[in-house]
Amino acid sequence: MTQIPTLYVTQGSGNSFKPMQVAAQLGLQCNVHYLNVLAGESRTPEFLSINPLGQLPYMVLDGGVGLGESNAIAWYLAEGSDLMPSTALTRAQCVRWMNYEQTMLEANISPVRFFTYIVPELEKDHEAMIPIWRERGNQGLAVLNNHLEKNDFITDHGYSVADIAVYGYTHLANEGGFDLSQFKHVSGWIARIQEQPGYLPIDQLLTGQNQSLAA
Ligand SMILES: N[C@@H](CCC(=O)N[C@@H](CS)C(=O)NCC(=O)O)C(=O)O
Repeated sequence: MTQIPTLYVTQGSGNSFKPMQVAAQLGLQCNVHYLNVLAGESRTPEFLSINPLGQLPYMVLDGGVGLGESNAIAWYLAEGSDLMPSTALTRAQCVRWMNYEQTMLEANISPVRFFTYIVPELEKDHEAMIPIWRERGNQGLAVLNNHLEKNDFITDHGYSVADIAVYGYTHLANEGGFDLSQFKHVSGWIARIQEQPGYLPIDQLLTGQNQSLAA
């Protein structure tokens, strides 16, 4: 990687976890800048001028080019490393599961966790959606569980950027009231990811302290 990225991230987020885990495991040089979503820092005019969507994570290269979406940023950072499969089919399988993560896992697990665990005072405002998110999230976890019954990792490449992406919110699902013990192949895969060299748990990875990571 020739340009040093700045990663804008927020603490406790499964989405911010993904590019940070890739950067940490590959020992990439980058600047890490924290914003407090709960304090409105992702919606200030200053940050909206950087990312008009006001979402984290967000990456800016030192030439000024920006990139949103956790899975896209993780993909960019993993390019050319052991985390990135080399065959067209396996790369396409990664994209398939990274899209699945966004539509079936993150889309359901993240809001339940947010409104019941991070800001439970807002749970009442979302009580109609919470059982729907839970049901869809459980459907998503069941399909993942079936896949992992026959596969140690998301693709036959072995541990890859797709595992990090799918793991991002899946491993936090219990904080949203999902019962991961029902999904024993997902639980076994979570344990395999946590054994990977250089793996850092989310609270050690997303410290809340702005920092420069050196290569
Ligand atoms: N699809 C996006 C979702 C990003 C997202 O929703 N980020 C949340 C934190 S996990 C956020 O920035 N929320 C603050 C806001 O929208 O102001 C991704 O994967 O990066």
